[in-house]
This record gives sequence, C-alpha cells and structure tokens, in this order.
Amino acid sequence: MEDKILKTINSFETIETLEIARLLNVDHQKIIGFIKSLESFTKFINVQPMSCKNITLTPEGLEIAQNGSYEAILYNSIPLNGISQKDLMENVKNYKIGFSKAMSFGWIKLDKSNEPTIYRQVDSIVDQVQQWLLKIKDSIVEDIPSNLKHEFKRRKLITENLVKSYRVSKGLEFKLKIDKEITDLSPEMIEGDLWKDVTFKKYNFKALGVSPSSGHFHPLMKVKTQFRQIFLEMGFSEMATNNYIESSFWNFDALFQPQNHPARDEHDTFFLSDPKNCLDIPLEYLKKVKKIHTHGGFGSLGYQYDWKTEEAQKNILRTHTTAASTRILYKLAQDNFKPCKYFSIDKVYRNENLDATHLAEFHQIEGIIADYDLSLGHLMGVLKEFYKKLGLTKLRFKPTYNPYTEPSMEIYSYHDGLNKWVEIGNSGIFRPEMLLPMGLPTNISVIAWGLSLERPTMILYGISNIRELVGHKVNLQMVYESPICFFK
Ligand code: FB9
Repeated sequence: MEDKILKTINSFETIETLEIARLLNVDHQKIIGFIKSLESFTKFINVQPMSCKNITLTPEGLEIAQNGSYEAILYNSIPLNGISQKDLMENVKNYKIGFSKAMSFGWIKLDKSNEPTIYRQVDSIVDQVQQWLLKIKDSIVEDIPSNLKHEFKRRKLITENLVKSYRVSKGLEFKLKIDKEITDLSPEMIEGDLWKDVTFKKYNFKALGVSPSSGHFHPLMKVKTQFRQIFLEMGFSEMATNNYIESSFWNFDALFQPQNHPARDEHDTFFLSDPKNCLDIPLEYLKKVKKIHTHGGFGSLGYQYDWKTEEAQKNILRTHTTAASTRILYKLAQDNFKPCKYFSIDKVYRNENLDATHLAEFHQIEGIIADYDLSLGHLMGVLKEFYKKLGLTKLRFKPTYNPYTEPSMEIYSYHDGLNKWVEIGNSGIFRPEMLLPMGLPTNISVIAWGLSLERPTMILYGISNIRELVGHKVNLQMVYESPICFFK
C-alpha cells in the first residue's frame, strides 16, 4: 500500500490526500496516517494542511446510486399499456416519492377516467439523480449545481462535512521506496501500516540520556546547603534571619559595642534614610543596655560615656548575623532559658573597600551554643568538630579582639595547596555585659563563631575573583556547569 501511495504522489505535481484515498479506494485516515509518518523523514515530501468540504453518500444515496432513483424504478415498472395505480403501489418500493418525482419530471401521467391507471408519458428517461450520485461516489465533485446539492441534502441522499486533508508533493529527497532507518514509532505509522515496510534503527543502550533542562543552583547555594547539613547533623537549629534591615540597637548596642566604635560610622556601615529610625526597641531592655554602656554593672565598669537612644534607633543594613543571635538569646532569656544550639547563614552588608575577594555584601555563617559554664575549651572542641567536617583538621587559634566577645580567637588552618596558614573564621565567648542585661542567668555562657560563605565557595570552586561568583557579570554557564559541592 505504501508503494502505491508513493507511486501516486510521484505521478502528480501535487495531489490531495482525499484524491489519493479515492484513487486507491483506501480509507482517507489511513492515507493521512502514512503521510504524517513520512514527516519524520526530512525533505521526503512537502505537506500543506488543507480543509475542504467533502460530499459523501448516505446509505440511501448509495442504494440509489447502485439501483437507480425511486422515480426511475417506478417509470421502468410501468408496462407500455399502463398499470393500475393500485398494482403499482403494491409492487414498487418508495411509491409515494417515486410517483411524485416522476410526475414532476413529466415522465408519467395518471388517467382517472375509469380505474386510476398510470401510463408512461415519455418513451425514455435519463436518471440524472443516479448519475450525479454515482459521480459523487467515485470522485471529488466540485461542479454539482447548488440546487441539486440542496435537493440531495433535503432528501438525505448526501452529507457534506469539513474534511482536514493535505496537499502533498514530492520533496527534494523523495523516493519511491523508504530505505531510511526509522528512530521513532508514531501512532500514524501504526495506523498507516508503514511500520511493516521500514527498518528500525537498533537501540543504542549505551547512549547517554538527554540531560533534562531544569534550573540550576548557584554554587553559593550548594555550599550553603552543605553548611546547613553540617550544622543540622551537629544538632543545631536554624535562626530566623529574615530582616536585612536592623536597628543599631540590635546590631551594636545590645552586643555592648560602644556608639563611638569605628565600625559604627558610615565608612563601615550602611545607614537607612527611610525608615531612618526603629521605634519598637523593648524599653526595659533599652534602659539596661544604656546603663551597662554608661555606668557598667555586674562587675563591669562599662564605657563611661553618654549613651544616646537616638544613635541606637538608627536603622542600618545589618553588618553581621550576630544581630539575629542577639535577638534569639534575648527571647530565650525572656522565656525561661534552656540550653540550645543555633546557626544562621545569611546576607550581611559592610561599607568596606572592595577588592578581588571582598564586596559590600557577603553571607555570614554563624554558630552559637548557650549552656551552663561553657569555656574556651568547649569552643575549641566544637570548632575542631565543625571544621573537620569541612576537611580542615590542622587548626590553630590566635587571640584577637572583638567588641562583643572576650576572649576572642581567630581560627587558622594549614592549606597544603597554598603551603601556608589561612584564616578560616573568627570566634569568642559573648561578654557578660551583652548577656546579663538580657536577663540570662549569671552562670550561662554563650560560645560563638563565624565565617563567610563566599570564601569557602571560591576555594572549593577555584574562583579567584569574587565577581566571577556573584554580580551582574557572572557567566551563567558557570552556574549551569558547576558540579555538586561536597567537602572532603
Ligand atoms: O570565612 C573565612 N575564611 C574561610 C572560611 C572557610 C574556608 O573553608 C575552606 C574551604 C574549606 C576557607 C576560608 N573568613 C572569615 C576569613 C577570611 O576570609 C577573612 O578575610 C574574611 N572574613 C569575613 C569578614 O570580612 C569582613 C570571613 C568573614 C567573617 C569574619 C568573621 C566572622 C564572620 C565572617 C565572625 C564572627 C563571629 C565572631 C565571634 C562571635 C560570633 C561571630
């Protein structure tokens, strides 16, 4: 069958699938199925979708096409010397319509002078109805007179419907035989029986699958996930860090960082102009913080300066996630403190000089443990455990100063690749001047440490300039191709 279709296409400039179906006396849908299946062969055939009104015979129309119209059958049933109307009615099917049509065509006459008798009026007739119906049955009829079409429709001899078809012509690579290997089996190929005559390409089970197009996590997010996993498996809970805007009170004053500290001026911190101030600082807590800064307390001399509420109210972009640690510790102190371990990984902002490894914003990672009578030894132990999970085991701790922790330590690790000690974080024990005004019990101590997300990410992914990692110049292909992150 496929060969016949291809031969038919080959013998016409263009041909409609309806015509092919008629010529080969095959169901139109089978032709369409075969044509659609050829579309997977490029340039084999040219296919132009069309829709045309197609007239087809009803079962009654088919019967008349085969046996003649009722009026012609009635005329041919009348003997030359006539027949009684009664006999004719009994012997001819569809007498009523046959009689009225034959009378209207002038083929017969009815004599009622005696018993009603019907005579032929003409010597012969042409059964045009049958001729037209045979023509419709055998080909596409485009020239049927509209009155006749209307008449045949009224007598339910034909139906007219919109048929989707295709105009087909030979393509540049047309052949009378399909010898190309098929890679896809389509429903049309099955419907059109094409599958019987083609060869299927063998499956290559070693072929790689098509990589699904999907979204891609940025390396920073991959590393963030790994750090989150490390904290979770160490029993830490994640803090809420969903406020990039923070008051100076929670970011500095509550941490016992004096209002004249250089980190608090505009060279290091971004201040907001609107909303300029935060007005919902808990008043009782504010008074205690003011007192510890100006007069000291709990054995501390404080800083002995005129602490100003207006300074504490100034809104800023938080400079560290320690502001979130402060908030959660205050909340714990207000709600019957219990020992706990929290972590945070989120954006912080510092108005610092930019260079190849520093931008005005970065992600800080912070861990805090609040419990009874914790010491530097506990902090060193936790740090060793934490950094071991990053693959860093050769650590050194170097004393340093932070305004809100005492003692404080910088953390270093020996980098075999660089053959030198590299700073990997900062840590310390929060000062009593920070913890006691919150209302925490005096024997509670809080150990804490911090590092950045960008530094380890740049090292893990071999990125030397931070602008290759974040910012508007980042090559998105780097994001697409960046491998999964895992620490040693
Ligand atoms: O992350 C840093 N270095 C680092 C960390 C991990 C790492 O992993 C290796 C791949 C396996 C490699 C390097 N640093 C801290 C050290 C330096 O990069 C430093 O130059 C830059 N620091 C940032 C601040 O710079 C303005 C990193 C950032 C930082 C520093 C301190 C803290 C947080 C982030 C803190 C803190 C803290 C201290 C006490 C209590 C609570 C929090």
